[in-house]
Amino acid sequence: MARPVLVPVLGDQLTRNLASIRGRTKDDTVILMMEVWDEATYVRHHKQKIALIFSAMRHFAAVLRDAGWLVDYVRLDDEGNSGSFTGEVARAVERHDPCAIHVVEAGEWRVQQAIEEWPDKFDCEVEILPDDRFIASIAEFREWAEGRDTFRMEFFYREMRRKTGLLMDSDKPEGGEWNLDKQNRESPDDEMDPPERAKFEPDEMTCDVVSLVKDKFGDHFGSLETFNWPVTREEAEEAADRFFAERIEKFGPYQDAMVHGQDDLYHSMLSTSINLGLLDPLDLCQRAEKAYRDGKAPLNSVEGFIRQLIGWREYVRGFYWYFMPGLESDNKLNAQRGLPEFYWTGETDMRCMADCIRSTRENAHAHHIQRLMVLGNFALLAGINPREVQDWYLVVYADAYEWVELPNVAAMILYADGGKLASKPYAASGNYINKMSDYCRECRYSPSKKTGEDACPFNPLYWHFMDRHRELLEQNHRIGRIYSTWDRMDEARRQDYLDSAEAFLDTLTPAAKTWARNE
Ligand code: FAD
Ligand code: DLZ
Ligand code: SF4
Repeated sequence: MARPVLVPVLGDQLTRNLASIRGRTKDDTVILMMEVWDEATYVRHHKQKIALIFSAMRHFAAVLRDAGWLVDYVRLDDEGNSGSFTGEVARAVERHDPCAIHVVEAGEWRVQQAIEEWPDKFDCEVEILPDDRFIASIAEFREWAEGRDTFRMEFFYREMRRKTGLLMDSDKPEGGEWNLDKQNRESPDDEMDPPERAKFEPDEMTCDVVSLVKDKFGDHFGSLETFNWPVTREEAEEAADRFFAERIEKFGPYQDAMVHGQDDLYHSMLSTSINLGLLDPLDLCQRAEKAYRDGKAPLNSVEGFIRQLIGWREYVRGFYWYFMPGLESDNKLNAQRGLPEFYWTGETDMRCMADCIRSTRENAHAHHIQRLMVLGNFALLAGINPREVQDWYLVVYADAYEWVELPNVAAMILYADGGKLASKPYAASGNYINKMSDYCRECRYSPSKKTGEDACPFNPLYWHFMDRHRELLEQNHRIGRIYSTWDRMDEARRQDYLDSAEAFLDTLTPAAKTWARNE
C-alpha cells in the first residue's frame, strides 16, 4: 500500500456510514480503533457502560475486517498502549506513515480539544469532518441560536420537522398540532402490560470484555451480571424491530408513567445503540412515521417519539456546543450541597429514589421521567452542586456522553444555566410522583403529609426551594404565581415547611468524591 489515509474511529462512531469511512477505498485506508485508559477513567463509568462500548467497538472492528477493511485495533491491555487518543494516533502514525488523517469531529468537548491539536502534532494533513449523523450541524444550530435570549426546543423542533419532512402535511404539522405532549401524560394503570424488550446474551467477545472490565474496573459502580445490551448493528436492529412491533403504540400515553420494578415500560431502550452509532436516528423516525401511516401506532405516540429524537436529542447537542465550555461550570442557583451517598448505594427510605437507583445500578439505565422528575427533581430541590450531579449522570448511564448528559443535567434538571433551556425549573412536590407512579403506595413516607417526619421529603423540600430562590423565580411568569399560595399560608405553617426541609437535609450524608472520579 502507498502511504495510506489513517482513519481514527472513536468508540461512539460505530457505523460504516461515518463521514470518514463512507466513500473511502479499502486499499488506501487504515482504520484505527483505540481502547484507551483516559476515556475509560476520566470518570469512573458504570461497569456496563465500559463493557458495552468496548464490546461494540470490537464487534464493529470484526465487521469491518470481514468486509475487507484494514483495521488497526488497539486493546486496553496491549503492551505499549499510551492511554490516550493522541498517544495512540502518534503510535499509529509511526506504524503506518500515513499521508493524511481523516477523523470525524468528537462528540465531546474534551476529546475535540485534543483532536484540534493534531494538525500541529502530526506531520501530515489532518482533516476533521463534521459528524453528519446528526440532522442539524453544529453550525446550523449556531445560526438558529445566534441573537436569541432563550432557546426553546419547541421552535427548533419545528424547524427540524420542516427540514426532514417528518409528520408534515405539506407545510403544516400532521394532525394540525406540532406537539401532542398533553396527550402523553397517562398515569400507570391496570391496562399497562408492557412486553419485554429484546435482551441479548453476551457472546464470547462480550464475555472477554466483561472479564476485562471485572479485572480492571471491578470497583466501579454498577452490576455487570445483568449485561444484555445490543452490541452489534444486527442486535440493535432487532431491538428496534421489537419496539416498533410491540411497544410504540403505547409509548406516547405512558411516556411519563413509572412503576416500581418495571424498568422499561414502553420506552424504546434504544439510546445506547443510537449514541454508539449502531442505529440511525433519522431512519428510526421514518420507521415510526410509517407505523403511524400504516395505522399501527397513534399520532401522539409517533409524534412523541420523533420529538425526542429530532427535537430534544438534536437540540441538546446543538445547545452543548453552543454553550461549551461555560455550561460545565454554570451554577445560577449557587447550589453547593454535596451529592448524598444514597445516589450510589440506593440506601434511602424514599421508595421512588431507591427504585430509580436500583434500576440505574442493575441496568445502567433509568427512563426519562425517572431521570428528570425523581432523581433530577430531588437534586434540584435539595440544592446539590451541579458538578457532582453532572459527574453522577455521566458515570451511571450506559448512554451517557457529555454532549447529551450535560444539557439535560445542568440546564434541564438543575436550572444551572439560569433558564436558557427551560422556561422554569422542573420542580415538583411528592404529588407529581404520586400521580405518575405507584411508588408512594408502599413508601415509608406519605405524599399527602406536608411536614413532619412522615411527610414525603419532596413536599417540604419543594417549598424550601421556592423560598430560597424567591428573588429569581418570582419574576418568572410561569412560576411566580406560586408565591401567592406561599404568602397565603400563615407564618407558622411556612416555618413548619422550612424546618421540616432543614431537618431532612440534615440527615443527608455526602458521598465520597471517589465514587465518580479517581483521586
Ligand atoms: P425513549 O424514551 O424511548 O426515547 C427515544 C429516544 O429519544 C431516546 O433513545 C433518546 O435518543 C432520545 N431522547 C429522549 N429524551 C431525550 C433528551 N432529553 N435528550 C436527548 N435525547 C433524548 N439521554 C442520553 O442518550 N444520554 C444521556 O446521558 C442522558 N442523560 C439524561 C440526563 C437527564 C437528567 C435527563 C432528564 C435525561 C437524559 N437523557 C439522556 C435523555 C433520556 O432520559 C434518555 O435518552 C432515555 O431515557 C433513553 O431511554 P430510551 O432509549 O428508552 O428513550
Ligand atoms: C466512553 C468511552 C470509553 C469508556 N472508552 C473508550 C475507549 O477506550 N475508546 C474510545 O474510542 N472511546 C471510548 N469511549 C467513548 C468516548 O469517550 C467517546 O468516543 C467520546 O464521546 C468522543 O468524544
Ligand atoms: Fe417518593 Fe415521596 Fe412517594 Fe415516598 S412518598 S415514593 S419519597 S414521592
